[in-house]
Amino acid sequence: MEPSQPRPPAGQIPIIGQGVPIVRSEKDKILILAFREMAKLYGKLSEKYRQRAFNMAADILSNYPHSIPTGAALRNIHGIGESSASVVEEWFQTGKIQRLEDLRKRVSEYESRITLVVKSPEMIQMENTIALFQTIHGVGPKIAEKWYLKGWRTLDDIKIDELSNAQQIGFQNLAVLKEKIPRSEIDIFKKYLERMLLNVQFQICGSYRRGAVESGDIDVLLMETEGYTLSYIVQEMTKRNLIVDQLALGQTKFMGIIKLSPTHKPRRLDLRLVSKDVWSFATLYFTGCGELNIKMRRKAITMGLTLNEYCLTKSTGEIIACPSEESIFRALGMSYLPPTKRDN
Ligand code: 8DG
Ligand code: CA
Ligand code: CA
Repeated sequence: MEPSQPRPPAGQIPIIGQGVPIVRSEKDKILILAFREMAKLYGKLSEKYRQRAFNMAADILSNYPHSIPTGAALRNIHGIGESSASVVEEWFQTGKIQRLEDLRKRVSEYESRITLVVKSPEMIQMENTIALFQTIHGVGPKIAEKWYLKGWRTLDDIKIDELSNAQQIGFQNLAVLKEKIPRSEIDIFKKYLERMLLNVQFQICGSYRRGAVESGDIDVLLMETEGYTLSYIVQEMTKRNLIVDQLALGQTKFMGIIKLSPTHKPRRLDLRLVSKDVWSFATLYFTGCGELNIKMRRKAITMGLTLNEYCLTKSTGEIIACPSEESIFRALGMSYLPPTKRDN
């Protein structure tokens, strides 16, 4: 998870870099405030994930060193997801943000419901139960509320056969997937991959590469290799009973669960397939830590550059070639940090 970034007080335009204020158009200012308001409204609805996402978008847009763009340039800004991008587009095209209007309505309805009950013990129980259910992978606020309305109150009340496949997996793995993975187990997994992926270059990143003695999950970066799609690699790992569950599979991203053997515990695995020309940026990003990624992106901004997990670019769009992690540090005027020195 990306930690929340320090935020200026509402309405105040942040200063970045060496104290150079960004001059923002009224339209940009209003848009940033709208993102803040949406984050706050989601917070009131206990939709923490969206609250975080919209606050992050507001941070990113207010730190963006130019006028807020649209189209491809907007979608290239790291951390701006499709829902934030469509809000920006709608604002510039229509001068309206339907999502904000809907949210204001939802919150006012929600608050009038709450004031009727003013946090009765039932209300508190409902909120806690809904939050508990949402800790299951694949369960969002709507499903959690539905389960609450079915009368389920604890994890023991959940009737497994009423759950979708992904929810069943999430439920069964809930407790064990929270356990940390010992480094020695990731070492074994690495050897396994070396034997299996003879032609595909890979790097285990995340906290493992930073030298951690235990990790939350296993993050593997795979280099694009002709003849090996991600789904083929996943299929091969599944055939060998290494991957036991899939949570999400796209062309370049896989999230799932592995088991080294039937007696081993299930563990979370993240795979990313990236091309050779972005390998240095991807390994740097995927190794983290998250704070270092933020620090380096901020440093880039102060130099009028944009850093993300694919490239380093000038505001003109010109790409600064960095074939190694060392060269990225160098381009940003920072001393190189080996992976084991990248925690805080
Ligand atoms: P852990 O699994 O042992 O808890 O630590 P981690 O390996 O550092 O965290 P991770 O959540 O698996 O993320 C892997 C790297 O991805 C992380 O070190 C830095 C990068 N990263 C960010 N921001 C985010 C984010 O918001 N979500 C995820 N999943 N990764 C992020 O810089
Ligand atoms: Ca990790
Ligand atoms: Ca991960």
